[in-house]
Amino acid sequence: MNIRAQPIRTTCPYCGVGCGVLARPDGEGGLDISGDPDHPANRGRLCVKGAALAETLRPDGRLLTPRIHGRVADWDSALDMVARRFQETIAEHGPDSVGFYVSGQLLTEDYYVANKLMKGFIGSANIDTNSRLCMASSVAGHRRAFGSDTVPGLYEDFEEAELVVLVGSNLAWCHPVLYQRLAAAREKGLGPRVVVIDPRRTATCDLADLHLAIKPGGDAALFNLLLAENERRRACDGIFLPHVSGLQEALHAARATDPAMTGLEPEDLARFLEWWIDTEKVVTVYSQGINQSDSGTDKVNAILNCHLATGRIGRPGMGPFSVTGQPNAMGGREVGGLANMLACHLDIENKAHRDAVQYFWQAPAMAPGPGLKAVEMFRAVEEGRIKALWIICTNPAVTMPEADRVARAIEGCDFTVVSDMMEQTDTTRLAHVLLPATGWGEKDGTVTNSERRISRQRPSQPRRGEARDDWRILADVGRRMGWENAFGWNSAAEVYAEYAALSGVAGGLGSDFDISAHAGITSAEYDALEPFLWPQSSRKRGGRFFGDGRFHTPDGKARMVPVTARAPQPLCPAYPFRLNTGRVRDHWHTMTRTALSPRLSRHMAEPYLELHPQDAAELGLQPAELAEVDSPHGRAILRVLVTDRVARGHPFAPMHWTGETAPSGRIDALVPWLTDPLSGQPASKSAPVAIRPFAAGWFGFALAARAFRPDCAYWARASLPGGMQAELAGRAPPADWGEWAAAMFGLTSEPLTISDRARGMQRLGFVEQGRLAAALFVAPEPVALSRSHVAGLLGAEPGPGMLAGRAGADQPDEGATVCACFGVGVNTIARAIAEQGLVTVESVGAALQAGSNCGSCRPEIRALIERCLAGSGNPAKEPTVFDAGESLILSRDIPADDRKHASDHAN
Ligand SMILES: Nc1nc2c(c(=O)[nH]1)N[C@H]1C(S)=C(S)[C@@H](COP(=O)(O)OP(=O)(O)OC[C@H]3O[C@@H](n4cnc5c(=O)[nH]c(N)nc54)[C@H](O)[C@@H]3O)O[C@H]1N2
Ligand SMILES: Nc1nc2c(c(=O)[nH]1)N[C@H]1C(S)=C(S)[C@@H](COP(=O)(O)OP(=O)(O)OC[C@H]3O[C@@H](n4cnc5c(=O)[nH]c(N)nc54)[C@H](O)[C@@H]3O)O[C@H]1N2
Ligand code: SF4
Ligand SMILES: [Mo]
Repeated sequence: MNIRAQPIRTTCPYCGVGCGVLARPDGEGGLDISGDPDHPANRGRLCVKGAALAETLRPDGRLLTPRIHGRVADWDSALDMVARRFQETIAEHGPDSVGFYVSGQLLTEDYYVANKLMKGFIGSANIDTNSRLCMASSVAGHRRAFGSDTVPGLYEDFEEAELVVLVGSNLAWCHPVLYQRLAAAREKGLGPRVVVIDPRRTATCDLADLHLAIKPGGDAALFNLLLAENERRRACDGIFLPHVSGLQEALHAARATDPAMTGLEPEDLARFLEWWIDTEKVVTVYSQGINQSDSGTDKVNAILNCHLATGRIGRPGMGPFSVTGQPNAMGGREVGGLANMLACHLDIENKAHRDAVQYFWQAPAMAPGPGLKAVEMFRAVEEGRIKALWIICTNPAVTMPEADRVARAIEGCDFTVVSDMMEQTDTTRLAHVLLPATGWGEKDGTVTNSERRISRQRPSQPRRGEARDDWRILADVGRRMGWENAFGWNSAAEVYAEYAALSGVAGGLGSDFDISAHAGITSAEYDALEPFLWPQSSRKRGGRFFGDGRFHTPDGKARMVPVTARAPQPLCPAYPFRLNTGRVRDHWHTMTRTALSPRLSRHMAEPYLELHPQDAAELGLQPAELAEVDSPHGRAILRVLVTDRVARGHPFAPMHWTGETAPSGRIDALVPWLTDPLSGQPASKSAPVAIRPFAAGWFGFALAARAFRPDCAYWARASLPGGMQAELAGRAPPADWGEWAAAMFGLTSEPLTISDRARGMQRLGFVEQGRLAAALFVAPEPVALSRSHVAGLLGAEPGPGMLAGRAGADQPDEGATVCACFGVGVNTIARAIAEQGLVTVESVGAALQAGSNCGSCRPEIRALIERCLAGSGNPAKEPTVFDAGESLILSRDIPADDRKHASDHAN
């Protein structure tokens, strides 16, 4: 009998929902992944990224040994070198001449050690984190209003609310399990009304009773208007108001707001105000559309003001709710990972707090005050003020604004250390010393999710190569720098126990973050730790905050902040578009892990620009052509996706592509170093850009059984089940396509070449050992062929018509993937809708399975049903291979009138 291994209970390493995962070793070195039915965050659900975790554990691309100047090195040499170079730099130039740039994807134990080393022992606060790009405005807003960085509510408030307002949050794609919890509550008929406030019509709008396509930056104005209207309608809460200061000043500022700043129709605005004011149980959820702005902190406080004035906080079904992005964004904030925080929510600018932490750590050199925030830190690197830099678990050469400049600054730094799981990233390429870190499945520690729930990540796999845990690498360097005892832990459990003890000291000083109930935790208890809400101390256990009207300010009252709504920086004629940026459904940030999964690479296979039809027409850009996007800081080339989901003048591009996957798709090359003055968070949603057609002389599509790296002006590669594909384009074609392709694929055989004059297309196939090993299709226009069909030919024996690029009549073409779980394509779904008369997402699920597992694609299936029902004629009889690219981004969004154009390509 085959006795199955017990599943290991762990936590998903992607978004801040913090879903519990059951990882069951499959006996062949891999894992079976399922949602943990007992985890309170997800109750068994997973989104597609979580469900595909096992596919991202491949050894491909892992950094397996330390490297010094690119050469393999042993751990001792690498650690000695790091410790020595940091010591020498500090001795010569002082503690502020070094810096750590870390990540909300570190575990709490890793973060604790990094923070202790920098702030207590090196004696500088130059440790900042990618959470600066993510949560800093929420942190600053919380601290202004509450006196502490505290998220008051719980996930169950989403379900208990009568109105959920999602502001600057694409919850369907970025917090999918929370979105599904909300959708499930509504399906039961009890769930809340939903309002989505986003300049784009996103997948999240599938759930919306009202979508407010707000003008960029109009959010502070909107919430100011809401505050003023609450007062006008006498809807402020007289019982709660004694717990709040600053009402009159905030109202004064709010009343001065011009409704035109929101760009909303008066009826929509009125309806929103009415719903919000007339509903007691309101949760206002906000994310990067609020935080990533040059007035992000004010926007946060404009939202908090409305909840404070009406007492809608800290009670079931109500409150402001800042959702965290990364799996441990919250843990990093607790532990003091930001340059302007201490540890356990203590204040680095408060001497009594610094002294208490110094005493607890027995620290020789406490940082005297805040350090440099991310953008300031990279400016200091650029200017040579920081001379030794350690980057851990983040890829700033891609994700920092002015990414080209950041990459040059890192390259110019005297000494750069990078700890990563992966060997080749845009940032690891720039390091003097590379340190291999263990990754998810190997690591051991804790993370805190958006509702302050701490869960364990437990190892389920042997570590790869010589990889070590981040906390241990940091501790080893601390010991080598002379602090044997302070960094002498033997396990993550010991680090956690020390942290819990420190939180007790903090709790004594009035900090809300107190998990001192775990101060004496044993290794066995740590291993068995169940997910729990903080605080956990003799004073308080779990639950919501602030319902009792007690805040962490000196007078115990919450502070309302007067907010003057400001429009974003004006555009100039040279850069007339305001570029919005963000995320796609199936990829995670710089894709170092999600790109390994063919399943996750099918949904969006290349970088793109969502452009309003009128903008596209004026620029002379057709769907699926390429656009060149310029800003004063850099340049990108992106596939054009024409859609009225974005507003005129306000295109959108995703942030995920890199020098590894699409070098001309690095979006942060375009984004300026413009930050919020209080939080230091960059305005990543508002880059002034110019757009023009990219004058491509040729377009191509390539695929091969082995990885390859193209060499042309535009390329974007993505993994396939049996290899890799790439979209290509260039200005002048090479003299000989055969030679060019052979060099790209690294093949020596002569290609089969077919010239298709009718379609102006060249097809080249490379056959090795009787099987198709690689193929290239080139055309003067975006290559119109069925990607999913040709991908299926890799490794097959060549037959007649193999390179036709279209499925034969007997082989219906799947089209681009909609449902990644079951691999169901857009054309299959459209055909089933037409032929079987399906009108609900459930019926599509019953017929094809699509949408019936993780549910991430349900908004898209619903949109497809609506489009098919609205479309003239029978969608199954219409051309289903819409256009080049054929990734869903293109086919899905080409409006009906443009399908003709698309089908002209295809036929
Ligand atoms: N699939 C996936 N999920 C993820 C991630 C991922 O990489 N991939 N990353 C995680 C991380 S770290 C984070 S921080 C979260 C981010 O989660 P979200 O914040 O939900 O995601 P974004 O796509 O960055 O931006 C959200 C929305 O803000 C809108 N927006 C832009 N400008 C404005 C404005 O002025 N006002 C308003 N109201 N809205 C505006 C954008 O159009 C966009 O739809 O996602 C997490 N989850
Ligand atoms: N234009 C624009 N830019 C943005 C944003 C945006 O919306 N628009 N969003 C911003 C936000 S909110 C965020 S959070 C950032 C995210 O940006 P980054 O943090 O730079 O992106 P990631 O790809 O998540 O980088 C994580 C790196 O850590 C490595 N890694 C994974 N696990 C481990 C581990 O356990 N240990 C170590 N040492 N390494 C590991 C991965 O291989 C990868 O190289 O991007 C920001 N940049
Ligand atoms: S919603 Fe998806 S990405 Fe986020 S934690 Fe859950 S499974 Fe992971
Ligand atoms: Mo983030």
